[in-house]
Amino acid sequence: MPLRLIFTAVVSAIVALIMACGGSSSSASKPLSGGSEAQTPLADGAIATVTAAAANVSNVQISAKDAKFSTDHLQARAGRLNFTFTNDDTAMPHSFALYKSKSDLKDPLGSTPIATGPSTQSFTLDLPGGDYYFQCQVHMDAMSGTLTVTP
Ligand SMILES: [Cu+2]
Repeated sequence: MPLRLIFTAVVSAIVALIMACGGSSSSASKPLSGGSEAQTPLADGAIATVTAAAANVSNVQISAKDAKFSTDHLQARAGRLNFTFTNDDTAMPHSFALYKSKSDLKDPLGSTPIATGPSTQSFTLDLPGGDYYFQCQVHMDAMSGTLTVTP
């Protein structure tokens, strides 16, 4: 019991000290005249939106070794996806490029730069549900697969 009393006394002393410090510093920094800063609700809303989007990123990971991808079938949930590609082939160039379909290889929806291993690159995409095609831009068909995004 005496120990608990001492503890309570110490805590009260610390609280009193903090309150004293806070009180003096806040009164010193307060402006003398009543100038107030306007807070726009619009700015608050924008900040909240950015935070919510950043929290909803799913990670998709794939790697390459011996001129092969670690998998030929990736899966993810629709939304913001962060693709991370690791090239484990020393001195061999690879990339991870994602396309809407195999029949449309003009422009990837997103891709890592072609780089020799060992290296790790990533990119972020917002994807709706559907099937997608991925391949290495150096080895094409020989290094390819599908990504299934569930809505
Ligand atoms: Cu390759």
